[in-house]
Amino acid sequence: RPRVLSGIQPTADSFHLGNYLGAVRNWVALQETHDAFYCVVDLHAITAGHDPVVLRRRTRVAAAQLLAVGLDPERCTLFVQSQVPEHAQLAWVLDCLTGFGEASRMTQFKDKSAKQGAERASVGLFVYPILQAADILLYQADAVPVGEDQRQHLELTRDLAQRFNNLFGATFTVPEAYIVRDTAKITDLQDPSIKMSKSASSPAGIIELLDEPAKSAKKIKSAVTDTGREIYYDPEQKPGLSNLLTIYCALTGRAIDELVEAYAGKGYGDLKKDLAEVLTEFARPIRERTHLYLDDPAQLDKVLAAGGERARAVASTTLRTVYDRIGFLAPA
Ligand code: AQP
Repeated sequence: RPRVLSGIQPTADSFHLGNYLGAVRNWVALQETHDAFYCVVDLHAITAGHDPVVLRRRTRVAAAQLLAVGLDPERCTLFVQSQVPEHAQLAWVLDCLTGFGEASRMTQFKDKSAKQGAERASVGLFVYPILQAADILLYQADAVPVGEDQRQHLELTRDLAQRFNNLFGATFTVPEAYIVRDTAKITDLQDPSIKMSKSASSPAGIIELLDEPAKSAKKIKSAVTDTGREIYYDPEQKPGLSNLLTIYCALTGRAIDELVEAYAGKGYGDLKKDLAEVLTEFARPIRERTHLYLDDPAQLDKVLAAGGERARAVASTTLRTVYDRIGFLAPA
């Protein structure tokens, strides 16, 4: 079976619809066909300042949501990044192979550091994509299911894998991005020119999976739509409406054409009302299951620790090879 790896940060109290439709939904599907490794990337979550109590809570919330949306620890390896120390160890090696200029070109770093102020942004935020490369390369992943915003980081990962292989001999699988075009970029409900994002969106622009249903329904109903009245899919001319149609299709499995036909002669209000209902029905069982997992944190931690052990078996094999290839002495 080909292997996939992906991760998600525990930096919010809920996943948003962009995280779910852009990435996590595909994780669930891929566990059936791939040797799948999924991690809650808590090392990445401390790059912009954090509170330890909140981080611990959010790490469990992220894991509980992943189980609630359908990841099955029998069918995939679900773990927490910090429980596999090889991630940080390989990251250091890759840091030393990455040019300062190369890392400086990462647009996510540029955006986030500009927001925080260049002096205040951490070195951790700067090397974030290199740690991400280590996450992927440790598992010799063939494919990485992510949203469109991660494409540049994936390119860096591929470059680093190739560079290491050229310098020290074939060691890493060079991974491909696995980006599902239709849902690769879910946009902000209030500003369809930007991606739905926990740091860039206003609260009204972002749908959180664990939100109260009434709150999510209200956000859908007040989503920015476009001038005109006719319902059709056109991301250029009607970006707000097209985003709603994308979400509607993804949540129901219906095709765009079918929806457009069903709403012929109806208005934006009808579509929003129905989508709000679809969304709340979709999210309700996820919320319930998430809370059930969170009610038993000891059991949740046990599932994650078992996943961590399985992940470590793979990661330590790769790291041993890497250390050997670069000339470190073998431990006694
Ligand atoms: N709007 C989106 N559309 C499609 N996919 C998205 N992803 C994030 N936003 C969208 C994908 O979600 C996965 C998890 O990403 P993450 O843990 O790195 O979260 P993030 O990218 O930090 O999420 P945000 O909200 O975008 O956070 P900020 O604002 O901090 O950057 C990834 O596969 C990502 O592509």
